[in-house]
Amino acid sequence: MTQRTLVLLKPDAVRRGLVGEVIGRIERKADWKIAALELRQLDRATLEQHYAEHVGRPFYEPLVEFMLSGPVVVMVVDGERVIEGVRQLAGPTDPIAAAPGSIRGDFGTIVRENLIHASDSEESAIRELKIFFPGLS
Ligand code: D4T
Repeated sequence: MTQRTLVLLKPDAVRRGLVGEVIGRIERKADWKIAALELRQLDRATLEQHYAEHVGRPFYEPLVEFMLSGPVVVMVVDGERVIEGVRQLAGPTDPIAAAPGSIRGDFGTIVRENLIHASDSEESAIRELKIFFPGLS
């Protein structure tokens, strides 16, 4: 089942020079393809849309500030079961709970700075792709 997902490499991943490491893990999965990729400084309006479900939560404002703190890599990845697959590569939200071998488990310590975002369902992927790549067909 070929799918399309949105992946963000968060400002910590870019600052720490982990872009190649993370993209390498995605590229090495058989037949997954990068369909779009850009280093981009996000703005507050984009993040408000992206994190709409978290508005009002105590971690929301620090999360937005963190996501504005430097450029992110925004990318679109296509491939076999890629939505579930990139979530597996990333590991769970809390990097200390994430298994070694996963991106968050190998490189993260705190929840806010957890290196990568990947759409969590087909519905989320459609919604998020429209926010970050409105022109992509
Ligand atoms: P994203 O959306 O970035 O891929 O992360 P997850 O899907 O794994 O987790 P999420 O939507 O629950 O959280 C979004 C984002 O908020 C940060 N966060 C989360 C935080 O700073 N404090 C918290 O308590 C939670 C739950 C981390 C990821």
